[in-house]
Amino acid sequence: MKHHPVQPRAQEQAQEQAQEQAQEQAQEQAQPERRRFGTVAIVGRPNVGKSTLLNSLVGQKISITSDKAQTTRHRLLGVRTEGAVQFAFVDTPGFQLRHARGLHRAMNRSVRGALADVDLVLWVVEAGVWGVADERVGELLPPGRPVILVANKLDRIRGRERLLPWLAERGKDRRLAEIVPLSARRDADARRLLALVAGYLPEGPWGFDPDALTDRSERFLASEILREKLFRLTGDELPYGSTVIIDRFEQEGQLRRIAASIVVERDSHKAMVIGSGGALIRRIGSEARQDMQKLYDAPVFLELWVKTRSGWADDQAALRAYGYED
Ligand SMILES: Nc1nc2c(ncn2[C@@H]2O[C@H](COP(=O)(O)OP(=O)(O)OP(=O)(O)O)[C@@H](O)[C@H]2O)c(=O)[nH]1
Ligand SMILES: [Mg+2]
Repeated sequence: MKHHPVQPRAQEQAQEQAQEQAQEQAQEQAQPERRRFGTVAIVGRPNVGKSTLLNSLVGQKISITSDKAQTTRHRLLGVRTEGAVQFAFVDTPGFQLRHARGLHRAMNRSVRGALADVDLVLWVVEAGVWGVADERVGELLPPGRPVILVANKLDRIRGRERLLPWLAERGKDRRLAEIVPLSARRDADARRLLALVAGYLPEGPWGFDPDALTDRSERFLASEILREKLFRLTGDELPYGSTVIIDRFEQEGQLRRIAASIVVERDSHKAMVIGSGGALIRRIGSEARQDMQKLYDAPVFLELWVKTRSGWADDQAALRAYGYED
C-alpha cells in the first residue's frame, strides 16, 4: 500500500480543487466547442434588401429578390451551419402599411408569425432613410428580444460622414441592441454580421441537419424562381396580381421534369408575359431553368404556360389554393 503523508485538511482540499480544475480544463480542450442554435427573423418594410441579406447570410441564393416592392410573399427559412453554430434565418414579406387586399393581410400575418419565438431580430432599413413604414415595423418588434438594426445599401451613401446624424438619431432608440451599417450584397459585410449574430444565439442542440439549407421543397423554390424572373423581366407594367403554379414536379434519376403556369389577372397581361413571338416567355423559362439547375445541382426540363384568372388576389378560397395562407 502506498503511503500517504497526513496533510492538514485545508491543504488537502486545495489540492483536490486544483486537480478537478485541471481535469475540467483537459475535458474542455478535448471536447468540441459547445453547440449553439437560434432563430433570427429578418423584418423590414418592402424593398429594403431583406432577401438579399438572407441569401448573403446563408451563402446561397434561396430567396428571390427584385427592385420591385413586395417581391417576397412567403416566410422562408434559410439555414447555415458554421463551426459549432447553426443559424436559422427567417426571411419575411415586407410589412405592408395598407391592408386593403387579402394578399397584404396574409403577408402581414406571416411577418407577425415569424417574430414569435425568435432569439434575435434583424430589422432592416435603408441607411439614411427613415419613414412611417419603418416606424410601423418597429411597432411589431417583440418586447424583450434583442434587435439589431441593419442599415442596408451603405454603398449608396456618398461620404460616410453624412450618415452620422442619422446614426445618432437611431442610436437614441432604446429597443436596439446594435446598429450595423452594411451592404447586403457584400460577402465581407455578411460574414461580419454573421459573427455578430452568433454571439446572440443560445447554447443548445441544432435544429437541422448540418447540411440543411431550407425547410422549403424544391417544388416551392421552383415556383419562387419563376416568380422572380417574371418580376424582373416584365418591367413595371405587370402588377403583383400574378402568380406561378407548379402543375407537375417529377424526378427521373437526377432530372427534374417541371410543368408550371404563370397566372395573370387580364388578357393584356398574358400578351405581355408571352412577349412578341413568345420571346419573353422563352427568356423567363431559360433564366429560371438556369437558376433551378444551380440550386438543385441537377438538370431541369421546364414547360411553361400562361393563364388568365381574374380577381384572384381578393379571393380567399383562391389564396388558400395557391398557398398564401400559412
Ligand atoms: N445598392 C444596393 N442595393 C441593394 C442592396 N441590397 C439589396 N439591394 C437591392 O434592393 C432591391 C430589393 O432587394 P430585396 O432583397 O428583394 O428586398 P426585400 O426587402 O426582400 O423586398 P420585399 O421582399 O419586396 O419586401 C433589389 O434590387 C436588390 O438588389 C445593397 O446592399 N446595395
Ligand atoms: Mg424579400
